[in-house]
Amino acid sequence: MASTNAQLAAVFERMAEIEQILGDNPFRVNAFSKAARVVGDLAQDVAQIGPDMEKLMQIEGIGKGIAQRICEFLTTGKIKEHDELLKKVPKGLPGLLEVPGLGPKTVALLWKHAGIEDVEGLKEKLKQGDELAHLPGMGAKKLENLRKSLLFAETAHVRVRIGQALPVAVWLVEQLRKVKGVERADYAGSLRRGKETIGDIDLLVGAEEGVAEGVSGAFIQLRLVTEVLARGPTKSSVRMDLSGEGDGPIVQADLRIVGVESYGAALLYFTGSKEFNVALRQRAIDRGWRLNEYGLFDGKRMVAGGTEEEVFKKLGLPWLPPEMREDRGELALAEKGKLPALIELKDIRAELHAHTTASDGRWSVRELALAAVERGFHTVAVTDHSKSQVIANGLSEQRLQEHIEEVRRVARELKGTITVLAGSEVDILADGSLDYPDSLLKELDVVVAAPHGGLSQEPAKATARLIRAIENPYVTILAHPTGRLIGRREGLSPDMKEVIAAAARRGVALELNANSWRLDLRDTHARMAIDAGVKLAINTDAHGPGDLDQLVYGVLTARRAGVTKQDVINCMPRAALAKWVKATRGN
Ligand code: DGT
Ligand code: CA
Ligand code: CA
Repeated sequence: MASTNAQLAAVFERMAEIEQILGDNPFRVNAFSKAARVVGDLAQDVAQIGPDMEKLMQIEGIGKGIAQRICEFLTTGKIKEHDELLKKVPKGLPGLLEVPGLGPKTVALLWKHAGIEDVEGLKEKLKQGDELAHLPGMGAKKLENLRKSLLFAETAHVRVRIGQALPVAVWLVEQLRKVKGVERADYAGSLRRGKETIGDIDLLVGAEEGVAEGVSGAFIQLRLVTEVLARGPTKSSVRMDLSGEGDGPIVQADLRIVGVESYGAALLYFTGSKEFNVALRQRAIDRGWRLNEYGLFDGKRMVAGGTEEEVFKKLGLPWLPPEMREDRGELALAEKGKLPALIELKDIRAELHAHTTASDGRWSVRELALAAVERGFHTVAVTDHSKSQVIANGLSEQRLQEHIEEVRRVARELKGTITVLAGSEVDILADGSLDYPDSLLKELDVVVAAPHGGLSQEPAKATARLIRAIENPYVTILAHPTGRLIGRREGLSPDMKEVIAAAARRGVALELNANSWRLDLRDTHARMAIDAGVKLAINTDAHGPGDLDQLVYGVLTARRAGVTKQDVINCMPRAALAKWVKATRGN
């Protein structure tokens, strides 16, 4: 059941919508939608405040009329006026306002002149042909847009992988920063928080006054934009084709333009998460202040707003990394000055899971090693697939023996530059046994054990399977433990607590596979692992040129888990890592 605040906000919202469609009192529309916003954003529970006119009217933004209606709701559980408004329009009508491109005037028109009472009715009419084109202000173009909107609404729940959205967002920000009058530009939302999937791209621009027209104009004309949903002085929304080639995925991108004096407060607000915002706003309220996307206010006076640092500082906090802003205890840590020093991309100095042309990679051992040198790494492990991975050209025992020789040859050649370790990504078979005998695993420097087939196994079997693999004395790293592919394959659901406990006992590292399809361990599991004292390995599972760039997604996910460089073996200095790898084997 939703909170009283949320229920009440929904009632006011509905009242505003119906008034909008009826269209005879714009004042009431504004009053109700404001009430919805204020109540919805209220940190205090209105039910706790109770039906007390005086107290309610003390709330910023609530006047007498709204306070009366809140009292009525708190005493009777409803607002009579709301029920009366509901009787004036068909039940499904307000739902039409959610369709992009449909405003209250058009909804009223569709209802009164075409008998359309809900979204289904509209879809039906659109299927029948262009009958609606005769209505004033409709036209063929608008109808076509409506068809697209409705189709999009059916697929809009699709979230995209961070690997698809982040490069585009970086490019978008570059473009926006070039526009005349733009002083600051960033991406915000879940993308800035480094979430594994993204609902939409939130962009923010801080600009001088009077340039918004030019900024929104440049925005809607960008390559990749397939459709303009809205354009205004403070907010514009478009749809973009992330592939740039007309075959999707399509996501929405929202651009907000604010004055530079509010930029920090807006960046804070639109970065979220919503839960974090609520908690932070409460902190402001506790100090007798008010925090919103325009700034931190003491009455009407702005106390901070230009930068995030400034707002945090006034609230007695250090700047919090966006990846931690999820209201999972980070505010308490920040308060005590105990925020972890999160890992950074530059801290990673080794790749411990990579493939070559010996199995399904696209580069030779030497090319892989040189790519690692190029990135500034001091160590790379060559870990081609094992024999059961037939599709991936997995190595037979004989071929692995020869491959080890080849790796050792390159290792000697590059000794002064980089440590090249001979390894294998050895398959964990369904029963938890490994794809090579111990006598062969013993020959390797690094054994990366990973599940591939049998990924729809039931949880108890999966747990036993992974634990058995961890307990093999030659295993160094358990790679992509669930085998999930985001949005495609769920993978195993083992009892992570048990798997982590087994890794802790054996001193085996758990991989956080950085490939944006995988991000496996996921953030919450990575957190559990480090809390149990288990080391992580952040690897890209590189198969060829460009793949090492996936590292950024692994690092973002690790940061969401509160991981520091001390938790990650890929951050160890060269000699220390060599020693750690040796020590883990044969236990
Ligand atoms: P997404 O797009 O589903 O991946 O997730 P977000 O976090 O990017 O969410 P989005 O795009 O709906 O909104 C962006 C940020 O704006 C969100 O993280 C926090 C802020 N925000 C949006 N709506 C609300 C709200 O109703 N209340 C508060 N406090 N903050 C909000
Ligand atoms: Ca978003
Ligand atoms: Ca958004």
